[in-house]
Amino acid sequence: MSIDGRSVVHRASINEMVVPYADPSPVRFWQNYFDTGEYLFARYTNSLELGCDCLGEIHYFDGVLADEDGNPRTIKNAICLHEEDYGVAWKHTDIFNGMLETRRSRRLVISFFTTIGNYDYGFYWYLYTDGTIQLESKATGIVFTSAYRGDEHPYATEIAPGLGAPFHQHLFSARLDMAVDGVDNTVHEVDAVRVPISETNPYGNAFTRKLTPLTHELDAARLTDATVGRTWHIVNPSVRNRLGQPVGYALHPEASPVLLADESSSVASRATFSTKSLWVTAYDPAERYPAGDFVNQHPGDGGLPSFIADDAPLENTDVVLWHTFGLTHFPRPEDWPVMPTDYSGFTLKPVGFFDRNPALGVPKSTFSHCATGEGHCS
Ligand SMILES: [Cu+2]
Repeated sequence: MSIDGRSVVHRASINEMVVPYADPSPVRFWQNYFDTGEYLFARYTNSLELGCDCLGEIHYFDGVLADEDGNPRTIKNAICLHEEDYGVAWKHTDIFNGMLETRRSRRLVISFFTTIGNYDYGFYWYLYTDGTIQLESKATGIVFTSAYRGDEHPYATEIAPGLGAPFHQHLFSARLDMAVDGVDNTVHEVDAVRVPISETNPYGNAFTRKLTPLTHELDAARLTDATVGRTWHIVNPSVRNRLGQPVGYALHPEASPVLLADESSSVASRATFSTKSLWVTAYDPAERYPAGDFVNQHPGDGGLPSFIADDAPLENTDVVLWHTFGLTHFPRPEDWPVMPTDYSGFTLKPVGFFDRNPALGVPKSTFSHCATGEGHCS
């Protein structure tokens, strides 16, 4: 993805997801579906229908995949590209002279849907006029069910009379091959920090932020922390904005649990990627799948744990971020008989990448009362 000819991300992809179920009973303990590593979710991509899946001015792209015999298979209307209104981009009313300015936000939406057994997943990339990049995953379809065993079996919700829906997670991995104004980037972990009362902070109101560079792969397997508003900034130390600051983009995670299965479980050794919110690796073209190339055939430690074993240095180099996000799903009665769409994802926001608000140039709305900048007063 690039903005005004400047690169941000060389390649962004959702390249693994696992759905581990929490029911320990003898017939269900093994349930953990790797919807990419086992099922190859792209091959179940839906053909999208105009007016149902996307509204407005649409451009569709066909998808071409390899079938089981290696022959090309075309999926009609596999990817939808359209633009949509996204509310207010920025606004101010001057209380002294009555002038007001409002600009509408728009986003370019690139999306597809895939059906994996009982669930349907949508993947939506949003590109906003203020430089924000967002990935939203949508989960809908039919929840997995079993007989409901009552309160003594605390691993399922009763969603209809006698019908249980086991607790489970939908954990995705996003592989973000970053290229913020070029390939040589550095990642900082950025936390809010309380400052104790002292001579320089006599009233105790101070707070600040702490930037910690992630210098080597083994130290760069991280967890989210909503209590400190943790974000990860990907900066290019050799490109500066007009204030002399390194240009950057910040990864804003959603604070949600990583893998909840026990560390010594079979699924934890196969889906180790999902035990951390973030991994950072030095780019290697052979490292493409966070659970490894053969998800169910390695003895454990496939994928990311083996990628970081050499503890490669990460500063000012071509870095790849692997971000785990997703839903921890305690099904509700409202999820039956078909589940309203549930959302998860992450956001990349510019931090010093631009010299000022990049959405200043967004045209005014055609309704004259939305802006008074050219002499109109309401
Ligand atoms: Cu679910």
